[in-house]
Parts: sequence; structure tokens; C-alpha cells
Amino acid sequence: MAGARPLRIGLVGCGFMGRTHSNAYRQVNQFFDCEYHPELKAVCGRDRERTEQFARRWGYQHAETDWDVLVKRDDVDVIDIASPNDTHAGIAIAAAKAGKIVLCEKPLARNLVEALRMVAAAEDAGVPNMVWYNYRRVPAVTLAKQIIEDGNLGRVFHYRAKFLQDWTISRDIPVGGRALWRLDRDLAGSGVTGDLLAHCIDTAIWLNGPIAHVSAMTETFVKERESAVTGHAVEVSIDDASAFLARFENGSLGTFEATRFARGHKALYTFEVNGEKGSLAWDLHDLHRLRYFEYEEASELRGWRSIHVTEPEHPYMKSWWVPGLQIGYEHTFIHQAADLLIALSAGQMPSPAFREALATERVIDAVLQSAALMKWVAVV
Ligand code: SOE
Repeated sequence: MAGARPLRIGLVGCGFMGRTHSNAYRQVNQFFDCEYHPELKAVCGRDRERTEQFARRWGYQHAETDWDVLVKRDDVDVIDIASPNDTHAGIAIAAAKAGKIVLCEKPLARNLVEALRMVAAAEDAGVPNMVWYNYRRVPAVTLAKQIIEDGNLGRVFHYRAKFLQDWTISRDIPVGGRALWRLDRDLAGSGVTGDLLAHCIDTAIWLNGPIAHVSAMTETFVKERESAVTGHAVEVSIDDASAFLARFENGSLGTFEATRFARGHKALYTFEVNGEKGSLAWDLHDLHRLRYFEYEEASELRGWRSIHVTEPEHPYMKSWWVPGLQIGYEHTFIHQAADLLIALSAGQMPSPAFREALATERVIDAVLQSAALMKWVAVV
């Protein structure tokens, strides 16, 4: 049921994330009871024809090609940034100054300096702000959070996370341009550290608390590629792979790994948490299952159980189908949109806000520093 209060959305970006966010706005009121309903007011992209096509397909009323014009529109309440990382800071700061609600796709920024400026701008303006860390809203991951918060793991000893892909192994893949900006450090800020480890770090901090120290290594396996823009060979300076050891403030130890060179893996995000009383494990390729080991069970029955997270008692699931029927990737964005609308109605800051996401930026910064220095680095 559509809510009574319109929330007029101005989206920047017509790519993969522009689609996930738009889909969430279109579906959220069909499944969740929220006072607000997103109204798709305007979308902004660099190419007029492509942006108009996107507007028609998703139902945006207007298409813009200049984000500055979008930010100044009086008929827009929210600026949602789903464009490449190099655009995040400029748009977010301008949007906050214009008094808009500011939403931003992860990672918050290309680097810590930009991230700090974005936090300051949003807080100075006093506007609601949020970063899209969608994996927190996988029902199985939210259930993991509840199990940990209820004290069921006891003292945590280990946190282990991986995000494995294989799409950049070929030397023929060029750098830059609309599709391949993730391979250009000027546009992305970093490689897999900001793109993939950002997810692992955000979930880890959410589930297991702050990270205090890191020791990292990164590698660029393909050091020269053709530029998709000029056709000339350019040096590649993003990290193709990144791994680090971590000490959490709660005394537990972490290991993290992300790569685009793990042949055979497309988007294998996994984590495992081992505590004194139990363990949890999750895997994006089987995202509706949470594996749970409970030590206190009778020893002859003790073992890893695989919880099929589709019951109405499970996070978000009562809004979907009937027990046993699964949901998928796009639903995580719908859940985050629902949480956003509910927070706005309650006059609360949506989560994670820019300041909360800053913790991940600080870890990313420490990881890149540690890899460059070949030393342990404190997260400040
Ligand atoms: C990269 O391939 C990517 O699309 C990331 O940018 C997303 O954040 C991640 O969820 C899936 O992989």
C-alpha cells in the first residue's frame, strides 16, 4: 500500500546501482507499510538519450544531464548518488548544502579526506543521510546480527571474510569509461579494497565491532591495460587483490580477502564468526541460508545447522511470500529503502549514516597505507 507522504527522489546515475535503487523505490510500498512513498521525480546521467531512456523505463518524470541542476530542483527532497565514486563528494556536499536528504552508494568516497568532508557537510546541514550497504539487509545476515546481539556466540575469537570475483583476469579488459571506471584509480579511489572489502568491513564492524589495527597486502596483477577512452596503453594503479589481518577492539582476530582474480568465482562473499558458545557462517551464493553451530546443544546432537531464512519470524520475511519461498539480491535494496522510509517517518537518522560508514573508510585507508608501508597500521 503506497504511503500518504511523497518523498521526491532525484537519482544520479543510470548504471547498475541506479537500477537497484530505482527498483527498490518502485517496490518498497508494495511490500512494506511505510508512511512515505518514493516518487521518482528526476534522474540525472551524462548522456541525454541514455538518461531519457532510463527515465522512461523506470518511470522518472524528468531527465537531467547536469547534477547541479538536479540538486537545485525545488521539487526534489532526496538526492541519491549512484554514480561513479569520483562524483560522490561533490554531489553529496552540494546536496547537503541545498538541504536535501542525501543518500550515497558505497563506498562513501574515494578516500578518507573526501569522506570526512562529506560527513561534515551532511552534519553541518543537519540533513538525514545514508550509505547503501545492502548486504546488512540480507535477512540471513540481519539474523546473524540478532544472534550475536542476543549473546549466543559469547566471546568472539575469529572473524573471517572473503569477497571473490574473476572478471578482470583477461588482459584485454580496458580501463575507464562508463562501464570500467572501477579499474581507474582516479575515478574509483582504489580497486577491490574500496569496491569489495568495503562490504566485508562494513558487515564485520556491524557484527563484531570496531577494527583497531590492520596488516595488509595488495597486488596489481595486470599492470598495463588499454584505456577505454583514448585507446592508449595506461598504467593500472588499482589493487586487483587485497588481503589483511585485523585486530578488533573486542580482542578477536580477523582475516579478510578480496580479489577479482579468483578464477571460477563471480561474487562469492562469505563470512564466518567463531565464538566461545557458537559459530555462524554465511555465503552470498546461498544467501537465504545461515549456518549456525551451537555448542550448548547435547553433544550427541550437536552439529552445524543450516537455517533456511524464509519464516515470517525472520527479519524482513513476513513482508514477502510464504515460508520456504526465497528472495534474492534486489530485495536487500528494497529492505534498505523500507528502513530508510521508516527512519524518516520516525525522525531518526537512517542507518548506516555517513558517520557510521566513515568507520569503514578509516579501515580502507589503514589497509591501503599498511600495504604500501608493509607494516601494521592503527585505524584512526
Ligand atoms: C563489483 O563487481 C560489484 O558490483 C560491487 O561494486 C558491488 O558493490 C558488489 O555488491 C558486487 O560487485
